[in-house]
Amino acid sequence: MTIVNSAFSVLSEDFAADPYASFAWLREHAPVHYEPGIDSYFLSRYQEVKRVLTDHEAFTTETLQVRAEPVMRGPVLAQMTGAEHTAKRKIVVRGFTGQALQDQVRAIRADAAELVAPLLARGRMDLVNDFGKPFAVYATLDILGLDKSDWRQVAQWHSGVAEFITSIGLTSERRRHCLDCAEQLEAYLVPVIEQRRRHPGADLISRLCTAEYDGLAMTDREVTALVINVLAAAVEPADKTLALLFKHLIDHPEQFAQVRSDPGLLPAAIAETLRYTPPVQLIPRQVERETEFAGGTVPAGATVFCMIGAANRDPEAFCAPDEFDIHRADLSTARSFTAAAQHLAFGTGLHQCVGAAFARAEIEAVAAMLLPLLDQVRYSPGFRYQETGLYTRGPASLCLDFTPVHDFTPVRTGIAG
Ligand code: 2IO
Repeated sequence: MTIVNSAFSVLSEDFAADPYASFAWLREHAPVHYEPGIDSYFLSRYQEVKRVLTDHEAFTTETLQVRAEPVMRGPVLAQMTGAEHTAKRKIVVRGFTGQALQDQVRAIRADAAELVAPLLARGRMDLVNDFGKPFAVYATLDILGLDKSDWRQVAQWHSGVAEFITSIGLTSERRRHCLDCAEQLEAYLVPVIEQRRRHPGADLISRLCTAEYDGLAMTDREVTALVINVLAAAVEPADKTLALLFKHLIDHPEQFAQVRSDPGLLPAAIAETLRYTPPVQLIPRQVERETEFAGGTVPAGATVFCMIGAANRDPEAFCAPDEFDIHRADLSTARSFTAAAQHLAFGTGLHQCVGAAFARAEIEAVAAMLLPLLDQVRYSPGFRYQETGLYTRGPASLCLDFTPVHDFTPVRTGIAG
């Protein structure tokens, strides 16, 4: 039995405007929702999403060969299996922990300081478009050791790549555009990779070039794919998470005041933001053989989308799930950025986000810097809040007014190339 509900569609305008309004109904009445237009199933219950993400034999990542590989120009971590996955994941994890992570945080602080400086005197900024988007790209270029003066170009290529991965049905023109972006990005990266092989530095591209997999250095194609993988995964959710954190704090003034007086609460606020409004809303998997779920049967070979936003609001998993509460007893901050996380914003299982600790450090560093600078922060008059995206989702803009700080001197750095 498969539930086909003709009145409801994840492709409808209503759902796009506010998916959260439909999650309770979906979990209750259509926990295995079939979407005929794209021949895919949508799972909304916490337990079933968790089952799909942790049973790697029954639910594979094969679907990424069509959804990611064409724009990644090679295989990404998320689609790999077995020994190859373990080895390459370890190489990437090493690039995001220990001394490497500390150096990255220092660079991120400098990036944030540089980008915020010209915005401060105005007493008004769009946290998404004036700050968050350039910041997300700057920070990623720093990790990769790429030239930040190329940021606008890289941001454009990134949008094409991200549009491809996160699309639910692309026209052939958009598909062509996305592939063009990916090809240009690859052409930009190949000479950099060649140069890093000859003169490796401390950046992630150099690490990928010098690391050995199976006793051999990775090929240009393997390195390129991992670089585009890191680029997409680090840029796409960053501005969204930052803007959502500020939105929730502005909407909950009491909790905002607590975080202001004790920035040690920031990691809890970030963890709760990720539970409440995960920037990555969907994770696809392919069903190996016909599978029974509580809400129906899914045939062999089918694509299932795990609905992370719906799972994170499941009352079976979290008490009063529709409330934003940085003090909630059922979400441990210490666990939230590790394999033991209760929320599913980083996925779970073998493919759980490799950048989780980096994401925490990044958002914490930038939020800690912004908080004291944005005194009396509030929505700008007439601002209308709107979120966009079904796969990755975040505020289209977040126009804020604040009391300008005049004695801020930006930190200057000479990081590039
Ligand atoms: C790049 C949605 C950018 C990842 C992806 C094909 C694999 C994987 C994710 C996240 C964020 C992306 N999937 N990061 O959901 O690397």
